Amino acid sequence: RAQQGFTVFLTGLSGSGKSTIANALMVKLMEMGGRPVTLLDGDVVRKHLSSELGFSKEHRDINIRRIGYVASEITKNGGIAICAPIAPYTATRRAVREMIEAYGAFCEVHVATSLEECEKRDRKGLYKLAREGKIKEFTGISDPYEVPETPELVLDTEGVDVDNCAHQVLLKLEQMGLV
Ligand code: GGZ
Repeated sequence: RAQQGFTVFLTGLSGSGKSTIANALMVKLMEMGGRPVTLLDGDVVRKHLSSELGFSKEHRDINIRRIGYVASEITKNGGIAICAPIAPYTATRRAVREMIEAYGAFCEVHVATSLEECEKRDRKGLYKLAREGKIKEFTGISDPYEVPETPELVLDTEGVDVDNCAHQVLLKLEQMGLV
């Protein structure tokens, strides 16, 4: 029997490590072979699929639903989709889950790096700009992030390397019977 498709949906603050973990996970899944793996990273999606959108609740919701739709098509065709947007709203994440579970499995991973840690790292200098009011509606500073209540996995990234985080996701996918 052909294995079902699935989507891994990483959600968390800007700078939490979603992209890095998503990339490491993609490499591991590709090495296992079998199914095509598609990465739908936050900033890449914003460039190619959502370039007209900003960061209001309405626009974030449209962005996440687009990602969800593409992931659901991939999942329907038996592939693996890895999504890595902030996705700050519980209701929107739930809508995406429902879209995908119609065709395959959904694994929601909360990349739970604290705001304090993300702001301390501030790799792109965005938190500083947000604190200065130069970026409006910035998640965690001047815009909400609703913490996932029942994700399949919570990754506590502090003091844990990327490879270990990606490995934890892989173990969860094994437990779920997906790989
Ligand atoms: C949050 C913002 C904002 C605001 C620009 N709020 O660390 P990054 O830079 O590369 O990732 C963030 C990215 C967030 O886009 P998403 O599509 O993942 O967001 S959502 O799921 O809410 O639609 C950040 C940058 O865009 N960025 N302005 N105001 N992040």
